[in-house]
Amino acid sequence: MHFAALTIFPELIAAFRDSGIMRRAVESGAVTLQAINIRDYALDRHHTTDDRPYGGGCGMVMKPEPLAAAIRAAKAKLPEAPVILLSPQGERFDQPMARQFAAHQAMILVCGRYEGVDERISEQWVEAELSIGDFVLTGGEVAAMAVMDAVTRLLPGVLGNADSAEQDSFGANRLDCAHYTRPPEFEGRPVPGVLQSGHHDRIRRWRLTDALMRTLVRRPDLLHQGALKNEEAALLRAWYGEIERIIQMPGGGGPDPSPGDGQER
Ligand code: 9D3
Repeated sequence: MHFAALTIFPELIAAFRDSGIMRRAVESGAVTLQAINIRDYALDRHHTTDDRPYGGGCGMVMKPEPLAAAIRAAKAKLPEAPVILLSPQGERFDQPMARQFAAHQAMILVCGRYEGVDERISEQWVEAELSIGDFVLTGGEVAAMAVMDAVTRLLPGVLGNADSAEQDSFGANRLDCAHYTRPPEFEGRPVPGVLQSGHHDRIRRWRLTDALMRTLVRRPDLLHQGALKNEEAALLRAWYGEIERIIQMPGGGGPDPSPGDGQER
């Protein structure tokens, strides 16, 4: 995979390229990542990359000429690559999209700053606009790094294969189970006994149940109809049965309800 990231902060992208899994992916040849400095393509004396918006208003807009020149330069190096603009107005980036991009051989990622880029750049050059979520960043660089990170870890040979294969069938529509390492007790909190039992199938079922319960409580939106395999449905049903038994116990089964105003959630 060949990435070109167009930015006025190439040092941000370079730090990302030179750390962790990304660095290993580059060293192994699975990835190339070029940070292209948009300012290098600004031909005026002050290397200006922004200007005031037509129609007035606060904030600045990225000038089209340096951006177009930088995109042309990136296209010359990566002629097959789609030009992606990171933008708050973009389509929400998700795991299925990461898989699609991982099947490509290259991507050109344009990182906007200020209030955004001149619309004619989007019209003329941009194949897709992507957002990474409903929160406000100061520019597209962090979003571009999120996209490159998500795509890179899907490339063959980048992760330990055990992880990548499992994550693909599992990761996007299910929260992970809790993880523990030594010591067996930390600040009064023990590691769940089953994880120290050595019973591999009980451990597998505990993890599966934990993952399902966490998903149900924290992200019920992920558990659409038909999302559960038979075993998963059975594990949840067993918990549901357990809860029903406690509710129907004479005199209750849990702690007494606290006196409240009826407004508790
Ligand atoms: C005043 C209106 N704002 C638009 C919501 C202006 C504005 C905010 C933030 C213009 C640009 C930006 C910079 N953000 C990005 O470039 C960006 C982004 C983001 O802010 N959130 C989530 N995904 C992305 S992708 C690029």
